[in-house]
Amino acid sequence: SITKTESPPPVQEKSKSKISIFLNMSDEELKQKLEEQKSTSKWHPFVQGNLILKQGLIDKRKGLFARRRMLLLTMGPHLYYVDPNNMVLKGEIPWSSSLRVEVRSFKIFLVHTPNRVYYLEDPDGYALEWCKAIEEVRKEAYGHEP
Ligand code: 4IP
Repeated sequence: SITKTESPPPVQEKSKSKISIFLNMSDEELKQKLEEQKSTSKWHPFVQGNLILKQGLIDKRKGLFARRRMLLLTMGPHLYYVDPNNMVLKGEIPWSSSLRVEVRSFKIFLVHTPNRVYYLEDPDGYALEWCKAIEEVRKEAYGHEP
């Protein structure tokens, strides 16, 4: 017979992303983070009291031209975009269970929604980070099934 003498080595815990830490916060921590955001973030007025999970300047292409926007991924979830020069909320990419991201290159990523494909470009080349973050939020909000 096999006698177990040693316990198996501990499974190395995968390092948690910043997003998953945010998504797993307690109510108390969330409240505190929101207070912090309210007093420190100039984007707070645009996000309807939702905690900002990721933010960054992106170029949103529509037709011939691209407009530079501050893209705000928040709890809810929401994806708001703000005109950073005039500090005006220009719109929101509508969330649903069928929202999908697609990375095209270091800079270019697409957000597919039922009625529109959003062409977005991260001038700093972190398109993959955007896609990972959005996908993580999607899984959390709508489940892991494709
Ligand atoms: C605009 O182009 C901007 O790209 C708008 O983006 C966009 O609206 C308009 O598309 C598009 O016509 P011009 O500024 O060159 O006119 P933003 O709202 O960020 O300023 P959305 O918000 O929908 O991308 P329409 O078709 O939605 O009006």
